[in-house]
Amino acid sequence: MQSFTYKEHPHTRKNLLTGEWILVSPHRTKRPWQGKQEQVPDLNSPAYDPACYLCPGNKRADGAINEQFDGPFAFTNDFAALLPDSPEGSTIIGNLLEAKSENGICRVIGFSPRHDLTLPMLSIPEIEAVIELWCKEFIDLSIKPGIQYIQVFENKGAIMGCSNPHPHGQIWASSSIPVEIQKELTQQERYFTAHGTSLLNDYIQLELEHQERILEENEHFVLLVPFWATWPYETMIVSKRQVNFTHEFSAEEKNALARILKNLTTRYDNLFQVSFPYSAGIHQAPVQTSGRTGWHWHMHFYPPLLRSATVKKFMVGYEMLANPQRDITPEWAAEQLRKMPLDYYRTLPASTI
Ligand code: H2U
Ligand code: ZN
Repeated sequence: MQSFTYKEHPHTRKNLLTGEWILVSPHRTKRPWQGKQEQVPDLNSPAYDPACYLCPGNKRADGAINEQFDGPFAFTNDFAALLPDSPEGSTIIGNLLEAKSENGICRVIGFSPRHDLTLPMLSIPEIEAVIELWCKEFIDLSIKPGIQYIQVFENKGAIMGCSNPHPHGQIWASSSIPVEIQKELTQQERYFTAHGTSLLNDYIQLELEHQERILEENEHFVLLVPFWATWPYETMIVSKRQVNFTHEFSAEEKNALARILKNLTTRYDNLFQVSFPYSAGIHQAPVQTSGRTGWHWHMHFYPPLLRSATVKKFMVGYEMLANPQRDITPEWAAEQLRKMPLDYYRTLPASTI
């Protein structure tokens, strides 16, 4: 009987941030694929699209006209999932079924006036401007009455349900703490109480020692494939300094974050030579948090692609009914992303309209 090695044999891994487990099946990577092939996104977006609701000067669904902005910009979502003035209250049906009212604000963030650029194509100062806008929006939303949590995120690519190639993200501010955040709060608080240090601080120290899943680090951030990654090329950016909120970062730290964001999204696009789809988001502490608790700033990237630009991982079957599962190991995925060049794989569109 061979002895167990997590590089070869089926096993489960614990997600330190949620306390949940993932099934890893490294022996299964040679499975043939005759399933669905996705469309590769069109590369030839125009710099300005008269039909786009995010391009400067164009009309949005509510009739508002976008300004002739020359940097990132924000507006309230015309089809917001959360509304600021929904009545307070709750209902219990038959002592069993519960419903609670939820208030909030949804914002849309355009990353650039240019329709044809994505994050890896922006310059460092342009990405820094996006980070500054994330901070400003967060601060403005956090002082609105009743807001408890603010999720900054980007849904990129039609495969992720993104409605428009114009580079953009969203911010949803809610009157309750969402479930993923509740799980991460519990795990991080428990660790902090037991050890007096942050879970992610100790985790990145361990990863930096082993160097198996690290893609890169700079003075202020670490980029890695987490040990418990569920999506094939899932990654996480973790700040070296334990902070609750993005606006706590110094100008130098924001510059380092812009550089690591550009490098990560370049690695992603270079991997399959395509505009790489993902859902990404910043996990900041709940709004009321002050001082040092267990929370540690980090950002998740969840890309759906598996083996090529056209083969997507499906979270179905066993994953929906029992346990998330992956074939390629996080270590192998990290190796592929680590060896990607940091020069963009194709000539970028001209920088002016
Ligand atoms: P996606 O990131 O999923 O593409 O969402 C873009 C958001 O833009 C979406 O939530 C909003 C949609 O409600 N939107 C507007 O606010 N105004 C518009 O004119 C069209 C789309
Ligand atoms: Zn546009």
